[in-house]
Amino acid sequence: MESIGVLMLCPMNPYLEQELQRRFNLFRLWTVPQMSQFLKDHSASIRAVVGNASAGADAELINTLPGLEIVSSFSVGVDKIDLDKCKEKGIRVTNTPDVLTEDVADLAIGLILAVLRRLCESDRYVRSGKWKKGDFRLSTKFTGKTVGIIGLGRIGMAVAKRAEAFSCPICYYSRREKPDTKYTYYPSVVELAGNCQILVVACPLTEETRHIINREVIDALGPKGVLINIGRGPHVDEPELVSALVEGRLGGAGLDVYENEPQVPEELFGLENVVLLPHVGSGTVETRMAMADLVIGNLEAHFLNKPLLTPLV
Ligand code: 8YV
Repeated sequence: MESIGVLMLCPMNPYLEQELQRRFNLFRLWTVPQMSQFLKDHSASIRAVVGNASAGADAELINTLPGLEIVSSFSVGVDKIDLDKCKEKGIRVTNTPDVLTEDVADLAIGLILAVLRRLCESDRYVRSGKWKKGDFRLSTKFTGKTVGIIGLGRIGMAVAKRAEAFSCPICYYSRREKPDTKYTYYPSVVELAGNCQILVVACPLTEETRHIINREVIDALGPKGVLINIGRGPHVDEPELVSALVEGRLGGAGLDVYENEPQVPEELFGLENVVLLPHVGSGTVETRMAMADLVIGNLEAHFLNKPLLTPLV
């Protein structure tokens, strides 16, 4: 397979890069000095693209690669890939489901605890020496709070399972009610937000779910409510979230994702009821390696004419 051209769109993981390099003719897009010359020289030989949550294959890239057969994404989310275009052109698409579910769900619970129990703030309190002058203020209990989940897919279910262990009643919103769960279903996000204390965004980003967290939803969640986003930044109308937090109309937020990563609204930096993470939901050594193995396994299966491991298109 050494002659097969594989285009990696951005640096993602050293192990993945090394294994792709060993097996294929790997091109690293971020090292290309002149794009037009690169495409002139190599576009015909590139048969696979490897992208991730921040860089996918859009229509423009797909159109410049006439030999493209497969897009293998180092992510479960495929919102950066033009899936319709891939379908139209017969280009296969794979992602990395399942292997990252547990880590992302663990992080959602971590964010909930960090916001409610003010973990980051109390860590700063100790480090700054303030403890010597008096005890840290009281925080908010997690056990027993109602958790609302937007999107009861693999990750949403894993969050629900964990929250159940904290004796939390679980409710959810999804396009359709799931017949095989005992959790309470709300047919609208506003209703869900009005009936829970912690709202977790765990659905894929699509045209329907863009800005699914808007002012109305934030107001329904209210000054005691907490928003947790482990989905995608554009699920949230960010200026609305920022103003609600600044004005105290929302109780708190735990965010792993943002509308324009790595840009994070600076107004959030001074707020103690907000915990900000740099998009690390799947960011453990173990999971990133499993994701890399899936990317490689899908490419090998494709080029050996075997069934793909995790096909989407
Ligand atoms: C990654 C993700 O952060 O799987 C997803 O959809 O957002 C993440 O796992 C990313 O793709 C790693 O580069």
